[in-house]
Amino acid sequence: MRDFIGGLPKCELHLHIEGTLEPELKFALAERNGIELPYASVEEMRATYRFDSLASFLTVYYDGMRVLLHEPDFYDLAMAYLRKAASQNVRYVEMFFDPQAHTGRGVPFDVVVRGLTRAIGDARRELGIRAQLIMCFLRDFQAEYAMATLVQSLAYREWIVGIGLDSDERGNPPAKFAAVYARARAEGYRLTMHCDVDQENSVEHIRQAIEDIGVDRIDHGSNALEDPKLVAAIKERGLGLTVCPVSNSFVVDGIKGAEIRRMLDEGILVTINSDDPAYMDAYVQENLERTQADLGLTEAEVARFEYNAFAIAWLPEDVKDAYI
Ligand code: ES4
Ligand code: ZN
Repeated sequence: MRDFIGGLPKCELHLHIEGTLEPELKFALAERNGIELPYASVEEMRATYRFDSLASFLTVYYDGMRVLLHEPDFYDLAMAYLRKAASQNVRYVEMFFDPQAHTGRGVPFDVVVRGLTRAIGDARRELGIRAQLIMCFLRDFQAEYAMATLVQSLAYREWIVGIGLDSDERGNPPAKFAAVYARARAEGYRLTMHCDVDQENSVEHIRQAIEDIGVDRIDHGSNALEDPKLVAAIKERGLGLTVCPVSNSFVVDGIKGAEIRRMLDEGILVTINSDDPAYMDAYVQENLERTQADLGLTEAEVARFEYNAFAIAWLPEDVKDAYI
């Protein structure tokens, strides 16, 4: 089964590029940029990559970004990830990035986008892997700040395929960003957002995302299964759900296997993804292996995740045909 999964052409749709910062690279970038880290070794740093909730994860995640300052840092980050992904037979990636987590520290938007897109270009030529960027807004900041970032992004429109929403969901419902999403749609961006597992108001947040905002897909979103009307809407509109099993196991109890099983049975376009692989120690191959083992899936069922992923990918149909 490991070889079967290894051989599958794969598509990663829920991947935070800042969440791919491995301790070794963090150390190297800190040294290059003259940043003092409070750890004596990679092992000591890896020991701090521990958390049991979204809040404790986000603290480690934002701290890691301090070493990302210059264009080559973003290039090296994305190139290291794309090499790893290509080694797992990932053919196409839609990569989230958090511009506000960088511009808020004084790193220009331009530096971030140039570094990431230069890596995407080189990886396509050198490794044959294709990638596009999804710009995420930090939902625990004001909607006006997200709107200003959206306007700033328009100069880079050709490099960014869509928008997303991440960070702390608690008290930050989709409706808060309705105007930002309306403007993004008008500018031609594709729309997704996180509806994390087992939040305070998960079902209502998913309802807002689908009915009020009109998203094209949902990141996580497994609580939709609690409301038959949402299940019907997801199927009717062909909305994809980008589920992250190993990430789930860090922030809630288990990978949400029963929910993944039910999504497959319902014919929902569910996909398996890695979220923040450097912190969760599992790239897409390991996420698929874990899901297969826990649920006892057949090869055909595992392959379904990748058919689904290419089906909901934001690529022209004729380009997709080459992958499927
Ligand atoms: C994230 Cl796991 C998770 N949830 C919300 N926002 C995030 N950003 C990066 N990883
Ligand atoms: Zn995520």
